[in-house]
Amino acid sequence: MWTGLINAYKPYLPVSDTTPIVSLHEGNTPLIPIQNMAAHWGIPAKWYVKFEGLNPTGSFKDRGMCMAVTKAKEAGMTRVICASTGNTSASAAAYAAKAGMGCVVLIPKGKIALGKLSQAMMHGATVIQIDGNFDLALQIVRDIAEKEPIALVNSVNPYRIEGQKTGAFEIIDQLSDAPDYHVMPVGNAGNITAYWKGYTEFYNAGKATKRPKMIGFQAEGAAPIVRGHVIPDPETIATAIRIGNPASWKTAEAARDESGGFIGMVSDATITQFQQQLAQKDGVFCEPACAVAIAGVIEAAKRYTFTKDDTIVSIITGHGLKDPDHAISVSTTPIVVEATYEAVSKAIFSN
Ligand code: AN7
Repeated sequence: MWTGLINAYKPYLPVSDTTPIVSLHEGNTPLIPIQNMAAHWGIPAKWYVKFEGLNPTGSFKDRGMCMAVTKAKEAGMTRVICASTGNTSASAAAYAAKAGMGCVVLIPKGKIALGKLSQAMMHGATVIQIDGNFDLALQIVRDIAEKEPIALVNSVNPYRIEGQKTGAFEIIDQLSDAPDYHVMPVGNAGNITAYWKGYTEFYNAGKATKRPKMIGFQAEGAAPIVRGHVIPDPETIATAIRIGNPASWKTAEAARDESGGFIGMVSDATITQFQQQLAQKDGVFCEPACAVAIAGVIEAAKRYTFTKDDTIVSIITGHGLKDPDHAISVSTTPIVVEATYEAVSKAIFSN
């Protein structure tokens, strides 16, 4: 039985036999081939998505959160705090509940997806909305955690990175080697930092013969790393990555440069287009932020020549159910007819 990523990768994580592991059996997510998208776009490589939306709270954040909450509990803390564009708050709330700890989350008012907000509320977190963006919320919780006995569980907490690096371990275990190209969304830039650390550790341990090119993507209206400066008022429909001043900026650039990859950006219209295409061609429903990891492959094809021997992995960081409002707003309205055989039959066959 799979009992979570801490048990699975213990020798590579900062835990001992007495560490009180807090787990919802996260990790072990599937690597799903998206051959229909590959055929549609003429990508000859083996193209997979790692569906991190299948973690217990529906996003990759559970990988880092199980470690961060475990270590906070081990240190004797009774409460955790985070700033969040949504997924971190959902995950923190769930793991704090499991650990019997309190949880406080700071979120940008009106700018987090409905599913994520419902999770933080249902798990019993204290939800505080601020009239400001994620970057400001993060500054406030960092200041509070410095002065008060409450554990900060944003990705500036190094245990978050330790947990999240296991995504790279799993990909190497699943493919029996590292992929050639790794494509993912970049917001606060903790996850790209974590994946590069994971690939490097398994490469150094002899479990992979290579490391992938790290390709990160941001939304055009929230692309500080691409533009080379802080974005004071980031804006994108991909609220998960509506971040203008990433905390792990430097380590994201290091991952990019050491791997020979790049960080690019796509428009909100492109994000929606690829979110719909992935759902409609390969059956994977992702939240808007992750669609940049699909669109990013098409952008990357302009720089690199993919061959049939190449392997590409796109990280689908969160489930589409997180943001039902966006999905409904960009879809065709359901047809309304009378509750009769004739009316339903006409609606199906007479168009
Ligand atoms: C689905 O929840 O920052 O580059 O507070 O939810 O490691 O920040 C979420 C980020 C990508 C970006 N995809 O990851 C938060 C938060 C999804 C996300 C990212 C986020 P990082």
